[in-house]
Amino acid sequence: MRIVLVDGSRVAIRVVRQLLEARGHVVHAFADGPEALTFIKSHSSIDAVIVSAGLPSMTGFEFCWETRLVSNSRRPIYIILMSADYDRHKLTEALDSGADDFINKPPVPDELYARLRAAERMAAMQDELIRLATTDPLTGVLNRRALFEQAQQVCARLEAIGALAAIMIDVDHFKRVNDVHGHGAGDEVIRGLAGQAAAEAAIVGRLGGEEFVMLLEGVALCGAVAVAERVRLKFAGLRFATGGEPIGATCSLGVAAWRSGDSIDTLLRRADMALYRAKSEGRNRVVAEDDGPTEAEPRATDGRIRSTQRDRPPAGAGAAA
Ligand code: GH3
Ligand code: MG
Ligand code: MG
Repeated sequence: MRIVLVDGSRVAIRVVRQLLEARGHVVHAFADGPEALTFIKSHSSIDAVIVSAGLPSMTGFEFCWETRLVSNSRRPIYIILMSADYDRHKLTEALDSGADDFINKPPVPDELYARLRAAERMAAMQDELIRLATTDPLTGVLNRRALFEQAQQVCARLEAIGALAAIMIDVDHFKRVNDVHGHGAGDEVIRGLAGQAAAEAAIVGRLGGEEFVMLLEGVALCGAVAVAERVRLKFAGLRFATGGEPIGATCSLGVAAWRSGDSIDTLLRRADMALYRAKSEGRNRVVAEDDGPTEAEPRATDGRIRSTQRDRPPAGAGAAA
């Protein structure tokens, strides 16, 4: 585990660090709370904190509370308070201050290791719960809720990223696949499309049914159109097992790029409108919204990429949550 160790005593830091490193833990040691808190806030990989009850500029209890505020359901941090003064009241106060556990100072090695093993079990369970709560079980990509959560985070760092594009994808005539070849074959098609999308983008979510969203950070409209076209071609080349002959399927894709003043809802709505256009123009194609503020409208490459018009009626299938 990656552990932040906070203690005003250099001797205590040396002793506990040795114990932890002997078991393969990575230790980041600090002599006081504020600098340790700053480090924890900017390092999301921290799994646990071991803090002494008495620190130079704050109490260990205050530190526990501050760390608890940083820790959340998506970013669990196991907090252990360490005190030479091990009594029932201290234990109660530690737990009420947000600590997960309490340990004697100096720690007894076997006890420290056993408590860290418990922390590891808890962390593994929490990771699994997070995975289950954010993943679409059929395809392994983000579920709708997690997609929108991630999208909000992307928006928050948009200034640093500079560009963002969204691709909305829908399988063509998918009802026929289900009707003719059965739901199992339909599921294979959905999985196949998710796999192609996930190979091209870090943020891919299943909106529902056979509809997916890809978010491409740092990518402008032209780049996103090229990605969408690759997904379209690769997906069209896949074959899916059925009871009889293997089948193929196609998809339509709508592409939009972030504009100043956008929200994730308006961006996805424009991608959805472009998708709507791809469907109405005959399916199995990529359609980009009309030119964004930063680059020219993409030109048709193989006769399948078109630009949308701004006065098009809104798409029926709601893009945004
Ligand atoms: P279009 O080309 O206009 O998109 O036509 P379509 O037939 O694909 O129409 P639509 O997108 O509305 O079809 C969605 C279908 O997806 C309807 C629903 O029965 C099916 N579906 C939704 N979820 C699942 C799923 O998890 N598995 C399977 N096999 N089918 C699903
Ligand atoms: Mg469809
Ligand atoms: Mg659909």
